[in-house]
Amino acid sequence: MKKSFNRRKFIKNAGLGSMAALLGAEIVYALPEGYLPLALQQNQDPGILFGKHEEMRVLNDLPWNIEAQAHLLDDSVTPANKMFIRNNGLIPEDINPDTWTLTIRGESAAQEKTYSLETLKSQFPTYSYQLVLECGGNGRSEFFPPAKGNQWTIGAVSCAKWTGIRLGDLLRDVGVNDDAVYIGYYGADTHLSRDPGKNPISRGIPLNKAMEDQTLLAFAMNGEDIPIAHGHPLRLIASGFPASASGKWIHTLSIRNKIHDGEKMAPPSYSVPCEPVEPGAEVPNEAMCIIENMPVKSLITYPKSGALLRHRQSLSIRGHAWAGAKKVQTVDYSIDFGATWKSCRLQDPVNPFAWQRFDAEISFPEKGYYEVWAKATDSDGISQPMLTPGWNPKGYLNNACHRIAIKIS
Ligand SMILES: Nc1nc2c(c(=O)[nH]1)N[C@H]1C(S)=C(S)[C@@H](COP(=O)(O)O)O[C@H]1N2
Ligand SMILES: [Mo]
Repeated sequence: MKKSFNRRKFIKNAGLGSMAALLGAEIVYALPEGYLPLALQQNQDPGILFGKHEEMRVLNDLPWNIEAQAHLLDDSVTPANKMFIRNNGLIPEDINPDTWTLTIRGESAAQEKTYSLETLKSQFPTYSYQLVLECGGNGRSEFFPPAKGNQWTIGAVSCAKWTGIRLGDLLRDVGVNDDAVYIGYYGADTHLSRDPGKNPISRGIPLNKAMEDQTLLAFAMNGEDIPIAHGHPLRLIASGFPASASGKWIHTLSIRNKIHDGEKMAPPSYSVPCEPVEPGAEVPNEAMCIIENMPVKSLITYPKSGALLRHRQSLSIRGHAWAGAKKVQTVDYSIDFGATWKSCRLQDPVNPFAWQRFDAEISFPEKGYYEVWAKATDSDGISQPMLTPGWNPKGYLNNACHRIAIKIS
């Protein structure tokens, strides 16, 4: 964890716009020349940044990458202050929704067309869905040999309520040629090199994914403007896919007649070996496949790991389970390190691609140290592995069972 970055220097070089993003609030009055707001002066817990909860963990500050912890994700709808941030570049400054436009182009677009935000909001029906966003690298820290990149533990996942228009409605309005296969996105963030000719990331989704009802161009999150760090004023939401497909600060979409060729679209980015490999193997790009749907996974969000209980006290656990484009069919728990399993109660998702609440009432036979493990199984009967699954060079798709420690005295 790189906690000791030069805050003062960073803030001094930052514009007012990014100071507001860091504080999670506008600075109402003009700052005296050279004055650094108090909240950014002290070596405070990074939690104050972006208005995040104080227990959020900063993994990197250039670019900003911040993750949640399991117990912070207990809400059914993830609030903004507990939502992980994953950036590949620098957050755009001076965003003006009044002049923001979205342009659709590409070799498979019937025409090039530009919309203002206002037109998007008024011309197309809007929809709200609770949608899981999980970084493809969530869980990376568990792989051995280690994979480079942000060492996400379990906190790069969220399920907020997103409101926007259907990407499919917009694409039909523009006109999609018969040879179209992919939609690529372009966002307004800046490459770490500050080279305006380079994109930090420009990924995309297959046309069939773009046409799904829950694939949105969102302008609101949890009933408010999307926070700057999460893509204000317009972001793509392609839940079920690695969240890298859900482009933030979108100003252009390209209708492509081939797999989009933007930054971090091609292997090895967001790709895994098409066939399993042994840990540490070198895998040529030709043998890698781009990740589409994320695998089944679950998190115990209550209690927090390390809970202390009295003997004969029963324990209520709860959490969420999700399975990419599929439904979660069952969630089981074990208190004997996976030797035996019992079923949890499991709720239906409020809509496709939302996570599902599970809970269970557990009693323990005697005093001692226990772990509660949770294991979800998807509608195809595929379960989470108990241990870290298939090693891959970039450390994606770790969906191993989550576990919490419990002591009974
Ligand atoms: N424009 C843009 N969109 C982006 C990214 C980015 O760096 N730039 N990061 C992607 C990745 S890798 C993830 S995991 C999600 C994170 O979304 P969040 O920060 O809102 O949680 O945004 C995706 N969209
Ligand atoms: Mo990601």
